[in-house]
Amino acid sequence: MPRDHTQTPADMRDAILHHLTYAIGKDAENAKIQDWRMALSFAVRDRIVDAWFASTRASYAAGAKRVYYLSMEFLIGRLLEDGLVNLRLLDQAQEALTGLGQDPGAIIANEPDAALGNGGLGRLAACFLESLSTLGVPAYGYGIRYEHGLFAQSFQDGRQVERPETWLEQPHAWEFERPETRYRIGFGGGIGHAGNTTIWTPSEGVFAQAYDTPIVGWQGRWANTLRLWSARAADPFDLDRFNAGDYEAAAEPEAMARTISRVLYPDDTTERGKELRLKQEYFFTAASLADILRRFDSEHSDIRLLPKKVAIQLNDTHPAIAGPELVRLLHDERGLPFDEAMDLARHTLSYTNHTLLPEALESWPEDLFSRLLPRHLELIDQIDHAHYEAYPVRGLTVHDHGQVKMGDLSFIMAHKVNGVSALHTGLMKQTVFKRLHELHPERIVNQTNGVTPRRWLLSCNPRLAGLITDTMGDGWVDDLETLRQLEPMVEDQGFLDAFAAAKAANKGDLAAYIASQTGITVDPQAMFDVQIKRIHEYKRQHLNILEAIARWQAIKAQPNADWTPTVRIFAGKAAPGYAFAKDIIRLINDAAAVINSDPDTRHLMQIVFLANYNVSLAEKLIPAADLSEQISTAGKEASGTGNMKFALNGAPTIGTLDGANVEIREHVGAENFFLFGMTADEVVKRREVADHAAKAIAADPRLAAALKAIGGGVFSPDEPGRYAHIVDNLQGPDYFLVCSDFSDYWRAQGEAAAVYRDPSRWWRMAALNTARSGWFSSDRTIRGYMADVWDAESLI
Ligand code: F58
Repeated sequence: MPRDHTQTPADMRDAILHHLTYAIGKDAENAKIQDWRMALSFAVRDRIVDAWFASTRASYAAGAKRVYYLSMEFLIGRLLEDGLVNLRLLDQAQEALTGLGQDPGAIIANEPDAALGNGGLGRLAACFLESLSTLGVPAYGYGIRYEHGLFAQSFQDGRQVERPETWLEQPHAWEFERPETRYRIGFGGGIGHAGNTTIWTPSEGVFAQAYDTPIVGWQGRWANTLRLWSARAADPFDLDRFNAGDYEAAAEPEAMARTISRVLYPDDTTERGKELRLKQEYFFTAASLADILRRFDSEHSDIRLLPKKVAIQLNDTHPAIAGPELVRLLHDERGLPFDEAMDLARHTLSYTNHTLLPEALESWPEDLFSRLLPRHLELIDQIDHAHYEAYPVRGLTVHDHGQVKMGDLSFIMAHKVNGVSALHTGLMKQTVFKRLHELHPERIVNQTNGVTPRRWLLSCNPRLAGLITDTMGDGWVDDLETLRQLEPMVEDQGFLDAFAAAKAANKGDLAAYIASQTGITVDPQAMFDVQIKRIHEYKRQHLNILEAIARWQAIKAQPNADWTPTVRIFAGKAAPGYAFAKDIIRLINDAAAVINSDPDTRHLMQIVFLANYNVSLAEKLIPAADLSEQISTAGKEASGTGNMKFALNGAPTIGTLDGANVEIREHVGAENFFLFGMTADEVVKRREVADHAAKAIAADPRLAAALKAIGGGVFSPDEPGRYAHIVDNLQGPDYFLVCSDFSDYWRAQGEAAAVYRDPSRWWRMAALNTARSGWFSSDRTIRGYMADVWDAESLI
């Protein structure tokens, strides 16, 4: 780990003790682990704040354009290690804490994992913030300060159980409350007219209260702000009711208002809890726009400069109400003509699409929309009208058949619309946005996702990062494509041995963690085959477990064949309302219980499902993985970002030609990727084949036998019919084509196992994955947005 030589361990020690005494109010003898953690965090935060102020001043001095990333989710995870790594203070902090008799690892792990997101979309937002700071781009993230992040998951008899997440139970070391920065956000009410102006008078209102977290980039050269909004009652407390003894009623407005920022929406499939969700969306979008315009006004007097000075990125459609809201602010409140307001808004806004799944594309019932946001619905009709005047094509309205379609609204109100991988962007043009794309062929652009190498290699995998730095210096940390310099090293046995040793040590750590969490002893010499992501039918965790069951049966039938000992590792949460996904979890746990206790096979095959997947768990699993499972039905996974993290950490992919897998394979080389399955086009054609699943089952006795075992209750002897519906689904509609891809998946698994048995081939392949994954840095992605979408510049 490169080190900042201006800060010594003694400096760190002094800073920690200072904060322990004066901020926490404890002496070293009585301090508990969270006190040490807070003291260390404050010591680190002080240095981040210096960089933060300098960055803010530099942005104002340059009159620079700012990038605003509006996102319902920021899955930032822990920040302490991130700060220590980016400031290059980790060694000094470790030395200082050890000198104080403390365990640095335990202190870092004591930080709650800020899970303000569901999955890839939220984690991408967090990687982007870090890259924006590393690149020195003046930027803000805007979102919601949920009191409860994504639910905590545990298992009871193999079933997922959800508990509320409580990251704010302890004080959060990184945020600054800004009591002076609050905006009143209205809902409901009616619309009046005075001369040419329209006035919306909401019937309800809440305050959006700002909390700021600095996000520091590599080497502390720049820091940006993550500003999260918390909801507060506009009129907090009814003293008359209180004095009359009606304490519940007195407290009600505050409780109602706070509901808006109470919990992260936990679904990644369908949109439910409609009203609250729409309120959350408008709440944070309106507060963010008000704040952006206030900052703009403090520097500029001509609102026409807005697109030159402000770029607003809509992370999916969740902030899509920004379109009509910005038009409202410019037209209703500032008196610009409607067309000009539209034009300015459009040149300021851009939109990222993250899914083509029809059930995940947001649309709102007209009655709900007009009840909560009556003026916005009127403006949407005007937007529709203006678009029709310019492009008179029928059937292209946002407000259509009693629904308000947020994808189309985002498209129309953005000057650029991007997909998140080359394949996904192409499919956007052919499917959801086909007609709009024909009218606006220059609007859709691709920006393939990326991940920050600071967190996803340097920090989470110090052994491999150390080997790379020893080999080629540390320039890779902010110029990841230089990892290509490692390519010739695959001819050097000493390097490959060191590469394998780093992986082995990481696997040893993971094995110890698995034992501590599950009681299962796994062999670190076995191949660790890892699938970690939200549980969803399209991601096909059930294809993985089906193949594992078939392999177990094959091992039992031929115990002396040339098997590769394998541990299949799963982690991921199912949306609480997604019954099928929860049943997949239970099936994996049930199968694991039977297979892991089989004395004939357990030295060759084990299955582990780790509970409560989150960013911190990903940081343990990814460095220890041998094989990365990216097995979605082609055409369904927009990009994936876990796939990039695994490849970067030297785990080859077994995967379909879906999302960014396609580009990963191009970069690492087809010979270093275990490809299987149908292409997106073949998937569409295969679905047309009558009885496609039955045909696939008839053609593959292994598949038939695995399904029979599940359906016959081999893994649920106390309730043999428990998985009948899963088997029925796979034998019948099988929309996600698990059966049709099974045989080829089996083949690819066999190939991966065979290569793993030949270390000279395997480690070469693994090292080439690392050497050739540099393109998947989120620094590259952000540069792409800067050039193609935002027209923004770096100030460092
Ligand atoms: C993910 N979407 C994509 N949505 O599935 C993944 O392929 C992609 O790599 C990633 O975005 C980043 O582009 C995703 O995570 C959600 O979690 C939504 C949360 C809110 C409800 C709808 C789904």
